[in-house]
Amino acid sequence: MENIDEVSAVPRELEEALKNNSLTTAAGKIQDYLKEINNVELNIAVTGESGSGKSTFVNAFRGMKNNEEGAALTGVVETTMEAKAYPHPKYPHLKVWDLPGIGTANFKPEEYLQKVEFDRFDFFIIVSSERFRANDITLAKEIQKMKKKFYFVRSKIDNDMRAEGRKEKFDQDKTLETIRQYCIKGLEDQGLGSPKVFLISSFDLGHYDFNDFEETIEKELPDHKRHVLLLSIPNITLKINQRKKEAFKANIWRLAFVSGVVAAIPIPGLSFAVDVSILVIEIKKYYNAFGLDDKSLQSLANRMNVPVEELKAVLKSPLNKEINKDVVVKLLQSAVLAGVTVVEYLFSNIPIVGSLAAAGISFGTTEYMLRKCLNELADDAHNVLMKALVNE
Ligand SMILES: Nc1nc2c(ncn2[C@@H]2O[C@H](COP(=O)(O)OP(=O)(O)OP(=O)(O)O)[C@@H](O)[C@H]2O)c(=O)[nH]1
Ligand SMILES: [Mg+2]
Repeated sequence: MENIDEVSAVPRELEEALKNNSLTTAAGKIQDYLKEINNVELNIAVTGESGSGKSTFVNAFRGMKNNEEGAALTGVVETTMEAKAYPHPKYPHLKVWDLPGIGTANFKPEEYLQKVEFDRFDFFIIVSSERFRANDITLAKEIQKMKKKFYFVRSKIDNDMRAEGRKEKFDQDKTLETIRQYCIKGLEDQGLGSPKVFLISSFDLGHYDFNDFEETIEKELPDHKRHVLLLSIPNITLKINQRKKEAFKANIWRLAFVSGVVAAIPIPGLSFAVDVSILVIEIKKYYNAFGLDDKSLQSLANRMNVPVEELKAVLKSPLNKEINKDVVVKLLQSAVLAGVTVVEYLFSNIPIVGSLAAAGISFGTTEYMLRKCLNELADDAHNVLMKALVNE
């Protein structure tokens, strides 16, 4: 029997919704919210001087390599003046835009921003493989004027580390800090305050400042956009893995409410109804976001130089084999056999629902199921990452 203390408390938001609305109105609102976070777009613009590594970053951010199909072209001098959108292969709502280079001497930031239709972007990433130059800075100022956000990325850090690593007495952290301070000082000198500069290698996103970078963007995004970013960001550090888990967990009560109460569909052999298709869709989302699919595992294996079989060997959850209605119904049935009824605990505080025993059972069971599957898949992803990291 599941330890009841582990059940997440019913969020105040649900309590409030139920206090002021009928059950169906509350549910409608929650459904609208879920729909919205599934459909919201995130548009990220990547800009900087020619050759700074923009296109390579566009690919890495989407979990792709430069030579893959659908990857942005790299290593060639591009003459195009058009911004080009590259949708994430799994989450097309996330679009990373490769903007034209800003290298020319007569660069006019205002014209440039108009031309690329700046208003469609949620934020800008300004990439430089050396110090930030006059064009980067005038562009940043113009972006600021347009009330948009920008982040500075100092790219190709692996190159610096390799070159510096040849020296005697190499201290990676110190070298990184020197580069960071040098970039920040350059920006300060040109009147940009002291913005953060993230040191990144597109060939090695799991290292250096990528985690910090992702976390910073995440914090500064509005709530409903944060979810898109977290779903689609490559699952390459333990911290990202954990943040993905937290984001999914925060949504479980909503899905349980909709699946159990609103969209309830009877399941043969069970005395209550839940919408299994909602469960299947959500569990598949976990699976994809944690990068447990063959393609993601293979790409992690390549990057970390580990045979993919070694990564697969640590997978424990049966959900890694297949996620479909039958599998989920079986899990549900075994949960019920194991005596999972968390209803009374969950609903003792909410009188309206408390009296609807069947709805309560559905809610409690769906909540339990999603939490269990999320834990299993997040643990598997964690173990895969540990395995890959040990091999470094
Ligand atoms: N070592 C290393 N090389 C990189 C990195 N990012 C990009 N490069 C290399 O730098 C070169 C230029 O990269 P691109 O991504 O094509 O640069 P870009 O800014 O898109 O260039 P343009 O489109 O011509 O403006 C390529 O040879 C890349 O392989 C990195 O993080 N590390
Ligand atoms: Mg390019």
